[in-house]
Amino acid sequence: MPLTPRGTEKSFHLFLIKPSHYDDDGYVIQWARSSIPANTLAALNGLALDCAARRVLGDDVEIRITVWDETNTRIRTDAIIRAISGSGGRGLVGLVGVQTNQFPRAVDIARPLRAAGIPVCIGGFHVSGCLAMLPKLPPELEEAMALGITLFAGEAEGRLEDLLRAAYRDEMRPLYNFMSDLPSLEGAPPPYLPLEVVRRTSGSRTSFDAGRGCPFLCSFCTIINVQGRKSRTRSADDVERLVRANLAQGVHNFFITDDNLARNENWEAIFDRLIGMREAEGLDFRIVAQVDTMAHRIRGFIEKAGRAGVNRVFIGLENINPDSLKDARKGQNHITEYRAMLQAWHRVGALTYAGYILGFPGDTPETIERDIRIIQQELPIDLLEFFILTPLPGSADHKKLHLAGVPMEPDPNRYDLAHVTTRHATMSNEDLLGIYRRAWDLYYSPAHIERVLRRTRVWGYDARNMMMKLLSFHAVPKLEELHPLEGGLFRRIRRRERRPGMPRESWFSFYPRHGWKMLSKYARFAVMYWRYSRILRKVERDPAAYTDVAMTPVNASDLDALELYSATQAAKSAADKQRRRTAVPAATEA
Ligand code: B12
Ligand code: SF4
Repeated sequence: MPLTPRGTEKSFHLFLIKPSHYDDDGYVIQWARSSIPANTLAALNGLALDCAARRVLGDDVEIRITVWDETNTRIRTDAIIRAISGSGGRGLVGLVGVQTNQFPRAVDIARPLRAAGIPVCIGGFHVSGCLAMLPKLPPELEEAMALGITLFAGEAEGRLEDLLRAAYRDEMRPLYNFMSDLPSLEGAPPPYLPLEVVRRTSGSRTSFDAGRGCPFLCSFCTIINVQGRKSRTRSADDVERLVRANLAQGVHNFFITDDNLARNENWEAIFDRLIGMREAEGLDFRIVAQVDTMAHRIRGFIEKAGRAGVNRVFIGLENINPDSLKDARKGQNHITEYRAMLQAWHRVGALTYAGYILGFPGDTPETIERDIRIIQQELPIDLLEFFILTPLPGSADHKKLHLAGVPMEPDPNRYDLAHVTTRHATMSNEDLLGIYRRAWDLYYSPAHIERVLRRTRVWGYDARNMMMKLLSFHAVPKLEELHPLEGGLFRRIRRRERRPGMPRESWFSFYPRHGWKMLSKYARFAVMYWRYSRILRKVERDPAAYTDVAMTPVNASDLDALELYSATQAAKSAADKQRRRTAVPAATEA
């Protein structure tokens, strides 16, 4: 290989930035420590490291990579302009994993860069989802292209090096569209984040996608239209390599971001490899995974997940009303399976986080209140998180409304699943937003915190740790008016970083206003902490054995006894179907 003499090497600066989005006050959502790492950043960084190692721009060009996640790092466009201009304009800013709600912020980051002639490329679910589903580009994509921003639809595996070469030669096209050609992940450079980036998240957790694609058809889902319905997976060898690389830098916690790990066709080989590493070599690591509600029906899946180190699962429960599930084409969710599934996860020591969607056509504030009460009493869920049903660009729901000309929220920044973006069949926007905000208080009520902590002790988890998790899921929406998945430690707000179009506050109004807001938030947090701690102490002091309906093993008589199966006509029909399936006459079982 020819060697470049010292001093003649050129530099190409690649900045990979995951933008955040604006809160309702127009300030960027940013923390001293964010809660969850950005896997898209890890994926792009892994690909970029491979391009740099292979010197894809020539032997005399060093690719210098900088990785920033705006949810925990201030984006200094002036520093980027200096770095790239300083190396003769050779560089690229990649705004990565840009979701719909992050698109306006991504364009605002790009604006000064484009004005300075810096090449910028935006990729991620908003661009890919729009190109996959809409007949023509929406106005915000047109506007971005008019600014000279390159849009990238599809996945970067096998394509990044060509993009870097085009940027190096200043020949980037306005649009790259690979939507009809999803790459294989087999042997692709795996996601990787350096320790200094991982440390900026509160749990020192890193992430990787073991596969992409999901076979189901949920109408609110963007994933199937962007990443496809066929399972594309990483090999067990690649997963082992990336886990070892992280253990070597002292990172032991992983988030496997597959939307549905249970439908990753290679799950067993991957779990077997991880089990080998844990059991034969004694390596210590823990995994958070996302799974569907039928995972317990896959032979060996939950048992092997537990042995592979999965100690937390996110489950797309979505709703307990079969009519709502049917409306959303989520026919794979059977409410009669929920209890068995949740209990199976607890048996292997995994905490259960469930996502619950509010705003299905049949929902009213009263039915939502009732359903939360049923969940608290009858389903062994630890943490419940609420989302407002949202027609996300890229979903079948969005396409349907768009083609029918139904009005939808025009500001992409509000598509964060915590705002109302289209009219509900019966609830006003205020009613839906009101019950969404109240839902957090209803679920995280003192009585239910006590119940979950009592269950926690029986299941053998650390009760204080659970208390802190419950508290954080409750405090972020209550005090910050943000979704817990967008939370973090110590909010940072900068006066000069307000959304364009909103007035810049004067020094005299900004600092007293925000200082007071911060103080009042910390004071309210201290009160919440005190209340939660008091409940924890009460539970810890009580030596009595504990059990409740949710913890009681599944029995055929549940179909008659539980409100879960009688709250709606559709729930009753689901119970009838289950009775017929198991052919056990309910009367003789009771
Ligand atoms: C992990 C995850 C998170 C994590 C981390 C975010 C992240 N991006 O890693 C957390 C928990 C923080 C999160 C939060 C949210 N998320 Co999220 N998340 C995901 C999930 C499950 C996986 C992301 C991932 O790793 N994908 C794999 C990567 C490699 O794919 P990718 O992002 O598409 O990137 C590829 C291409 O797009 C392309 N590409 C991307 N960027 C760039 C840039 C350049 C320059 C180039 C060349 C190429 C390129 O190349 C990449 C590699 O092939 C996705 C669903 C999914 N399957 O992707 C939802 C998803 C991205 N999230 C979504 C949403 C809505 C949210 C929240 C708003 C929800 C909420 N209220 O909590 C918040 C927003 C907060 C935030 N700060 O991100 C939506 C976005 C849909 C949309 N149209 O906007 C998705 C698609 C899920 C869904 N419900 O449909 N999320
Ligand atoms: S199960 Fe999850 S990933 Fe699969 S289609 Fe439904 S919402 Fe999308």
